[in-house]
Amino acid sequence: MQALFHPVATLCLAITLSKLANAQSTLSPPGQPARTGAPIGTFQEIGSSLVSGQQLFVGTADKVYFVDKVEGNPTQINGHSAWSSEWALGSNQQRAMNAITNSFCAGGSVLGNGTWINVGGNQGVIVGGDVAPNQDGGGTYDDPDGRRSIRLLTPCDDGNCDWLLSPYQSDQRWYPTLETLEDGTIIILGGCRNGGYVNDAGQDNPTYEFFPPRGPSVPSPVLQRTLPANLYPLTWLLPSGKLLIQSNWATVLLDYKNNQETELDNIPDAVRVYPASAGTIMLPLTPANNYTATILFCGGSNIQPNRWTSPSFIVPTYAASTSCVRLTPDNSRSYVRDDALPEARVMANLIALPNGKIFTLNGAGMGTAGYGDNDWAIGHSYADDPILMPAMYDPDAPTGKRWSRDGLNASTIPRMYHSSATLLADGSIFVTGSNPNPDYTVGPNVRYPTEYRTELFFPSYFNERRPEPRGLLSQLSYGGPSFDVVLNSDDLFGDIKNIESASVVVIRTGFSTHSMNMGQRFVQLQTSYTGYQENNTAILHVGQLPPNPAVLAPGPALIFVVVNGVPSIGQLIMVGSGTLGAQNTLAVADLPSPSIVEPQKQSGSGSNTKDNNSGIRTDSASWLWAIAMIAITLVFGL
Ligand SMILES: *[C@@H]1O[C@H](CO)[C@@H](O)[C@H](O)[C@H]1NC(C)=O
Ligand SMILES: *[C@@H]1O[C@H](CO)[C@@H](O)[C@H](O)[C@H]1NC(C)=O
Ligand SMILES: *[C@@H]1O[C@H](CO)[C@@H](O)[C@H](O)[C@H]1NC(C)=O
Ligand SMILES: *[C@@H]1O[C@H](CO)[C@@H](O)[C@H](O)[C@H]1NC(C)=O
Ligand SMILES: *[C@@H]1O[C@H](CO)[C@@H](O)[C@H](O)[C@H]1NC(C)=O
Ligand SMILES: [Cu+2]
Repeated sequence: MQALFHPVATLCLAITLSKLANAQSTLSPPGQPARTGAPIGTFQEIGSSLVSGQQLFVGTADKVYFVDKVEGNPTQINGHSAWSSEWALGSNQQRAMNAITNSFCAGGSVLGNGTWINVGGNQGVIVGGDVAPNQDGGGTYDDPDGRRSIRLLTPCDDGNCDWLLSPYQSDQRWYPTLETLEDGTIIILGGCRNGGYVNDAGQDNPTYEFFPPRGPSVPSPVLQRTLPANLYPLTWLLPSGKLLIQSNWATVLLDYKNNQETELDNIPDAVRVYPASAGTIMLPLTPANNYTATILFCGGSNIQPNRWTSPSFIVPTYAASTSCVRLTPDNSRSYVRDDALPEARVMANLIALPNGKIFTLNGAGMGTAGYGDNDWAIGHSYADDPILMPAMYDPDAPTGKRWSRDGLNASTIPRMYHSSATLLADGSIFVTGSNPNPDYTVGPNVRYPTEYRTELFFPSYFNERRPEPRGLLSQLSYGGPSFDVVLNSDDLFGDIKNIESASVVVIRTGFSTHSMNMGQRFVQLQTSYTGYQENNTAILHVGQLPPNPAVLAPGPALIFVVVNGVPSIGQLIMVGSGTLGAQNTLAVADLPSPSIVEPQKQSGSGSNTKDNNSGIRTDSASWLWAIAMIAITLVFGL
């Protein structure tokens, strides 16, 4: 029976997939890393950047984009110092780009159609970072006022793209946070008008707005009441469609559709926003946690609101916090203490690896983000005691065992204020920046210079033979038909049992700046499998994204297949329609029950599955499906 009816189902599946293929074409299988023999568990310098990596994002699988503040970078463009650039990973070539206005401490995110925006910044400056007399450009740096700028970049692989200024302007925002929403538009929150170490009432902009614009800025009570540490408010779109906002000690849920804030508990132990700058991340959204968001906050500084501007407060002598806390804001208003960091740290970057672990790097043990001319500053730095040693956090390990340093080696380059880091498609981590200085500052006696040296970190899996899955799609929908991915014996490391723990994950690497990776998100797709013992090959049956764009907003992302903890090379796909606007959600297809088919016996009739139940369910599901497909075929005349 099975033998008779499976081909019908398969034929229908083929027709269905070929119809879908217009939008969701099949990707050619990813290959192996271009870098071979990488020193596992270590940082390796790969060159010097053209501008300092204050802001950083992966635009295509091959291109990483830098955005800096205006300063005297020796690299020139249009007759003045550049403050943006592109790094081509394959060729290791770079080019200067034109960010047009002063992007100092701007925010960034990607729209649902694949265009990145970079919003806000500082006024135009002259050498030394002082405000320029002419805010329309000209002068040494030729940098018009960037506080209201919305800069757009559609990444490219041909070296021909550059920043464009949107004709729309935002409200004045220095240190705004951006987050992409369910319709692929972006919310822009907070910031100040003139800059400084912390915010103050005279220049606060405690409001939010959208791009594309939806009218005037909307006041935000939580930003209004959290001075002075309310810059770069920590913000995540939750699967509920609400936004979590963490600012100074306060936490709220913002229902941005109805402009309503609900208070949650204050965050314990430490301030996590800039300039206390904890490491933060949304933990993986998985079928196992039913796509429930938990946010992790690690480190920061327990500075009290009245202390930030106190003349007796010598910032770089004040120890950072070791505290890690978790919040599951759609389910609970209360934080839960998590395993403490191996040592106190501010300005850590927390990076989601495809294997589900969180790589933690950069930052310092003393002080905070920020810089100034104070005689107690280290040069200009408000932080000291760089932490060169990374750490790995396992969200699924039992309490008390989540942090580890097994197999990790230290960097030699301090990554202080204005450092950044991001996951790359090949699974390595790109690390750059560090510049706690008002202008380009280098020299033998500069403790924390304007840093151009750029490194890659190679996680344990880097040199393993990578899975080369066949059948991944170039675009994912919210719900809709599942698809099949084939893994051969090599992809399964020669052991069919490895299919049981294989996963497919979609990662948005986000926009890295100020120890945040705005928009960074890890979503594991629903999967099932059919393994064939006789030839050690398997099919992963892969569900589309959950039928809820708040789980992963539309736009570009990387897709990985992970076998035995080893990820395939990530491939750039489009999540959702690839256009701005309400996204279609479709019914979720049932996946066949997992099974490993034992070799056919000479005398036997048909294959045996190990799991009696799954065999039965697969059979009846196939029957029903075949009949349904025939009916659809008749009605719609494929
Ligand atoms: C994406 O949308 C923005 C806003 O409408 C637009 O400026 C940009 O050109 C679009 N990008 C693409 C690739 O269509
Ligand atoms: C999983 O989440 C969905 C959507 O929020 C909800 O409807 C469902 O009841 C949840 N399932 C479980 C087992 O918690
Ligand atoms: C990394 O550290 C280990 C000890 O933890 C050491 O044995 C190894 O030589 C180091 N590797 C490099 C490349 O420094
Ligand atoms: C492995 O065996 C299964 C079951 O006979 C078959 O469907 C599949 O095509 C085979 N795969 C390869 C790569 O030979
Ligand atoms: C399959 O069913 C038989 C008979 O009911 C039972 O003895 C056997 O243990 C079952 N096998 C599995 C893998 O569940
Ligand atoms: Cu900054």
